Amino acid sequence: MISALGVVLGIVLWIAAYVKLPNDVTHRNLAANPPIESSVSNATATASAGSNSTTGSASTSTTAFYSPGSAPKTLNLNLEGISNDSGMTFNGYNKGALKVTVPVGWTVHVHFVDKDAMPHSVGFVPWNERTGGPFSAAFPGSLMDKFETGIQSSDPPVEFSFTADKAGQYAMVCGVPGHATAGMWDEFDVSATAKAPTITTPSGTVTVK
Ligand SMILES: [Cu+2]
Repeated sequence: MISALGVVLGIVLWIAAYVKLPNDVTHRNLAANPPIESSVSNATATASAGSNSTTGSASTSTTAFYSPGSAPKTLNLNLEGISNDSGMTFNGYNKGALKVTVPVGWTVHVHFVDKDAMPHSVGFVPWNERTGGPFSAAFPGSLMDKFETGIQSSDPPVEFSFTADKAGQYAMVCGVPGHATAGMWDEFDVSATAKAPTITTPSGTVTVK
């Protein structure tokens, strides 16, 4: 009887450990899966939804790559360099099709992966640099390591954080020579009036909360 109880307890602990995935694992899958609040339940359902899920939630495609940070006034951005029919993109968006807006003073934590056959990077630069270098950091620490060479799909994700301390219009660009010029840039705005971050894509604008 006691040993049977032990087996049951073992199974329960094993399931609990499986469901409670480490944070970096859930981050790594965010680009392909819904955001954290729904990815927990998704994990138990073997995470088959993907970004083309037709669950009827308007948030599926537009929220897959961001989430509120655990600390106050923090936004997590899970960006990936990937090519599609429109060329080189961040998460499928290029040439300004994606606009991320954060209130001034917020911290952005970026998790960047390469999902392409060529190297990519990301950095946050002045708006007038969006279509070509030389690039400069718009905020202290807003260019990732290996910004100019990029990382490959075989490389581990790059994490970095910066505080958007000046209101204005900025851009997120790939620093690999030629990529921003070819369209691998999107918009990053810092608002003096916004109360929460927003993500704008051709699908619409979603407030992050
Ligand atoms: Cu690139």
